[in-house]
Amino acid sequence: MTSNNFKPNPEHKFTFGLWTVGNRGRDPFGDATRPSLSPIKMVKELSRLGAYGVNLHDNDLVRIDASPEERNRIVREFKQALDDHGMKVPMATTNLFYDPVFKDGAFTSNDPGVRLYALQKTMRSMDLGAELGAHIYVFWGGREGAEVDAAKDPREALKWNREALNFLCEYSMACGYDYKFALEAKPNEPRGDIYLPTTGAMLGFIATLDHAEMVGVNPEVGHEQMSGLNFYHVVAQAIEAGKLFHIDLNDQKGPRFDQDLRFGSESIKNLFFLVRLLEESYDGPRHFDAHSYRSENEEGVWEFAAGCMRNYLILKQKARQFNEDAEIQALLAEIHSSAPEYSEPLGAYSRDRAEKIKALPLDRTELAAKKLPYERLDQLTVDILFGVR
Ligand code: GCO
Ligand code: MN
Ligand code: MN
Repeated sequence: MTSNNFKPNPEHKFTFGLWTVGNRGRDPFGDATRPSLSPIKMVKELSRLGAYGVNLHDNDLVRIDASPEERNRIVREFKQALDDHGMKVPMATTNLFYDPVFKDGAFTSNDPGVRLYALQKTMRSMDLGAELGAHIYVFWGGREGAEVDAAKDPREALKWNREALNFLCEYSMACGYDYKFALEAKPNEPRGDIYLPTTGAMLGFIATLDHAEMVGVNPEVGHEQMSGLNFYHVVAQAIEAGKLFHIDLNDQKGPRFDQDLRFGSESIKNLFFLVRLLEESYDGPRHFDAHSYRSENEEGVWEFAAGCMRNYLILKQKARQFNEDAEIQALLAEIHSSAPEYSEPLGAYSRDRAEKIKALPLDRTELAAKKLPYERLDQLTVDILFGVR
């Protein structure tokens, strides 16, 4: 198989945040290791590599202190670059974490002035996203959390967060923006604890919003893995709930700090099942929220970006192979088979149905004796992933 089989093109809908390929290798212990790249250069290079688009925070494009004239000039030039290179901006978001004003939260700051500033900044950023053609708006509340629980009641924080989102849903509709909101969870970092730490928690919260139908989730591989969760299961639940509005693809080596590694560089089996699932039941952008190792220069950044897309396409090809493998399909048929009298769907409750189930001659020893060839099935999966089948 030649590498040409895994060549990305815009139909694959691969996107990157400007902050991802633009990451300069800073970490809490060390300064930047590579120079900054202009948004226009990133658009050009990503388009050359076969990406579909870029996503951005307001301040990835327009610095926080820009004058209205400067803002308009930057946006005009950026739109020109998007046109020149056939690139889209499907998602936009707000930076509500970098500036010191957000040191104790944005929508959940104890200070109502800060909460209003966060709302103002988000509305302006939504205007910018809409101008660039975005239809998905991500909310990642990186500073919405606490170290000192004595200082803030989490119930209050949730209430403020809900009020802000309800307000912004109305704003989006009133402006005719047609946004879908996608809430992104993370358990910690930069806060000691972030509120709504998992995608499951977000799904529970969304059900309490005034316009729950316009709000879904943006799960990120590494964020759920930081909590030791199975990302494939997380995304499956979001899809089953009709709430997978966006996805942040990257990788992570187990529960530790947020690594944002190249997609598919660590959790190969879990991401294989993820890609198989996405290919079956998700048609939104495949967004990479990751960055290159700090040890790389610019050339390495493009290697990194190409590697994310390549690994996705390799896993997609492996998913096809898995689905077409006769032995695997025969094993699955065997695993899913059962006595015909027990195979009809459970159906809705009725007194009659309950009585019938209570009277069934179910033999638990017989049920327990069923052979489950999971060792063979898993080894065949691993053989496919190792490339020996
Ligand atoms: C992180 C987050 C962010 C968000 C981004 C978009 O851990 O830093 O994943 O990269 O995804 O701010 O909202
Ligand atoms: Mn992350
Ligand atoms: Mn993310």
